[in-house]
Amino acid sequence: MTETRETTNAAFTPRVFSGIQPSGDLHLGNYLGALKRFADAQNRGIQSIYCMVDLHAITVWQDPADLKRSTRELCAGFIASGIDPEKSILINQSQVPEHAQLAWIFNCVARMGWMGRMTQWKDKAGKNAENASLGLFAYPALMAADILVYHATHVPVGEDQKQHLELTRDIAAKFNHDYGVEFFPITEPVIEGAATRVMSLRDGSKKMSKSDASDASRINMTDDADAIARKIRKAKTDPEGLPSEVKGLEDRPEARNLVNIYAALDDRSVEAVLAEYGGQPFSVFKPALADLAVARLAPISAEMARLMADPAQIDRILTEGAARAREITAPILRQTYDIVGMVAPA
Ligand code: AQP
Repeated sequence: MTETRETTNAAFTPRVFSGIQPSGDLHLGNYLGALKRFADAQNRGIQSIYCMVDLHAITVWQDPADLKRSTRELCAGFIASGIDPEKSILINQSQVPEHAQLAWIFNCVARMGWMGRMTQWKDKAGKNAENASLGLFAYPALMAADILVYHATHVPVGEDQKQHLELTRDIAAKFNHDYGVEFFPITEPVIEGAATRVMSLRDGSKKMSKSDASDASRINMTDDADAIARKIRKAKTDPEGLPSEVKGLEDRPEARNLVNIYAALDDRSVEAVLAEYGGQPFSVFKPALADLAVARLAPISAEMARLMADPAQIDRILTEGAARAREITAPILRQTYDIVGMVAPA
């Protein structure tokens, strides 16, 4: 899959892009792996575009009314987590048609074999690949277009998206190589922090996910204080207390997950958390974690509820975001078409 990669990103203005699917309730994994870090990038002054990827969501069936509600709720989640729609560009993917237009070009650049090797495709299509949608198979080409239609140089994501980001780099490199240009940047994934992979509260070997059948496996951003405390109290652990050093968490995925969550929520290192709680039983650590999670999430969910009371305002924010986004995407698509050899309108 490796192509010559001569493009350096020095020629490109630093720009951040990332997206989240409006396909269900936001959870703590989305917050710590993505949303919280988006606000950090924005506040460092890097131009940032954040996207509700509704075209990705419909690669599996979505009830139309739920999709609309989830898209607006996700927009509220972005804003409540600190994304300022004036500083960043906040968009709904389907309102910026250049994403889908560039995706078609990338469908013709990417190879079937690349797509077939994607872990997410294998997990989601499972043994029933014949009945999966073509969109689910082509998902990573659309994701590459989402990123590259902005010439984005950096993409903050959780660990689970690493393979798709590698494919984005391969698509950019193959396009540049095939057409003899240095047009698309080779985007850097930004996967950092204590919680790049938040695990299920019921099974430390599975990532926390909105499609998990068990609601007890995840903390939803809209859970109230009682639900958060109950889920953390019932979270799977082992009989030992917390170790004083990180190596004591080896082979203890559930304990490690809870400590990682604490560290990420409190902006502390895992070492600092263990320095405080090492030697303590879970009967002490879990209530402390529940209090911290409630303190961090309650203001966000209250702000989401406030914003959701005025859906027309959310729609206006997305309309304005799309207009600003298209100032970037339309020229990049036009140049791409020109490189590929399409005749421009007279
Ligand atoms: N468990 C997680 N830990 C850390 N980061 C996570 N992300 C998702 N789950 C975790 C990050 O959240 C961003 C948006 O993800 P998404 O909702 O668009 O898609 P996803 O990764 O497929 O999320 P889910 O919950 O796992 O959805 P389903 O169940 O539909 O597959 C990404 O940056 C992702 O890394």
